[in-house]
Amino acid sequence: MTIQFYELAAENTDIKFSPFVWRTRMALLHKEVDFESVAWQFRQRDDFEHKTVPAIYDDGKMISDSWEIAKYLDAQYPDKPMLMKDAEAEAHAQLVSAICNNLVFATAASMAIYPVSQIIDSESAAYFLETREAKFGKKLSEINADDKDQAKANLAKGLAVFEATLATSDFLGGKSPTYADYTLFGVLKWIDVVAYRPIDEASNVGKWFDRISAMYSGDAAKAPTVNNS
Ligand SMILES: N[C@@H](CCC(=O)N[C@@H](CS)C(=O)NCC(=O)O)C(=O)O
Repeated sequence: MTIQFYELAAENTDIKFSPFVWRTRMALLHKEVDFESVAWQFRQRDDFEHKTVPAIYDDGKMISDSWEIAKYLDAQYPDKPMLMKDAEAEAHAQLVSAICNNLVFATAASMAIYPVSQIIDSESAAYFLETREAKFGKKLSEINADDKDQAKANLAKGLAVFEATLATSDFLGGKSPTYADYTLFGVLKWIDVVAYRPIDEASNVGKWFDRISAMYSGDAAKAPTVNNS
């Protein structure tokens, strides 16, 4: 059965940009399961039982939350490549996720949140501005990192721990990617889709980003962005 995969979309519904949804897209590709993308916009939220994306519909059930989806996919499809093969792999992915939340997300948001408000449809943008400005207590234009080089330098500082890890390993998960890799990848792909490439191509993280982007027939590398759609 084909899994229905709900992905956050811009006004141009070919552009899929959410950091959490990118984690799930990579997870679905890794699991080699059949899935079909359903574009979802913020304005559809009231009619959507689960309120947030990513969400998947599989085998008569709707599952939301990127972490829950990853665990569900491994449990439901154990014969397909595992995202987290055991409790240690789960703990490792949680660690990467916590590092992202603490050291990467705030800078990423300063690069991506305002651009998101510029590419979504007007009804979604009204909702997005109201909820995000209430959350940050500021106008999104005030959060925006106007100095791109400074923002990239700040991001690189947050990525230092991954830069060091990837000096001796092709992937955060080792010889091949695990869900830990997709956790960080989703955050960087968010900026890449809505704004600009956020990392130096020659860095270890930059090479790792390209390595993952090229996987699965270059699915992520070929994804439309604001710069190439
Ligand atoms: N913890 C959730 C977070 C998902 C999330 O916040 N998704 C955002 C898009 S990036 C969303 O759907 N927001 C709906 C809203 O703000 O109403 C996950 O990992 O899936």
